[in-house]
Amino acid sequence: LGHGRTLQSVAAESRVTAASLPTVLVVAAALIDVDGRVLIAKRPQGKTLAGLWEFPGGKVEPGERPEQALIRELKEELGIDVSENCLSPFVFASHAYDSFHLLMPLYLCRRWDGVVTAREHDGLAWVKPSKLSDYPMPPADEPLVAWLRDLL
Ligand code: 523
Repeated sequence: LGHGRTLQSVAAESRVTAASLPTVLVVAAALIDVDGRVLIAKRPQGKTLAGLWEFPGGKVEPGERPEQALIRELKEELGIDVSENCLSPFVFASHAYDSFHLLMPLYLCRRWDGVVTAREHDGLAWVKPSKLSDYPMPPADEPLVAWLRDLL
């Protein structure tokens, strides 16, 4: 700490750095089947966080409502139709990645039409809540597991 930098000024600088990250709104779903298992999906090679198991979802595009964005993503990624009144917001993740801050509500979804199919992921798994922690996840998703375990 030379050059007149105090502990306080270093702390202030790091707060400025953290605050200047853009916040990106991503929506995600916990699909829950009749046996109480939860769907997670493996991020494909070539994307950020490849190989990690995520709650499926994606970015909210400009002009979209979050629920619309999630319905669109679930159709694109999993081939299923979800109606908006079946989506209930549950908890949200808030995580600072290197270049942006991710804010991600997780919606519970117990009803959908169609067969869940991996259209964009490298794999799908239906997992008992107690076993979710066996799967490596993006850091934003990890804290959501404990919430789901408590709920289900
Ligand atoms: N996450 C995340 N967890 C999670 C999702 C759906 C997304 O941490 N359950 C992160 C991963 C990406 C960002 O949110 O950094 C946007 O997600 P997505 O799936 O739209 O990412 P990409 O890889 O399609 O978009 P780019 O990062 O822009 O390439």
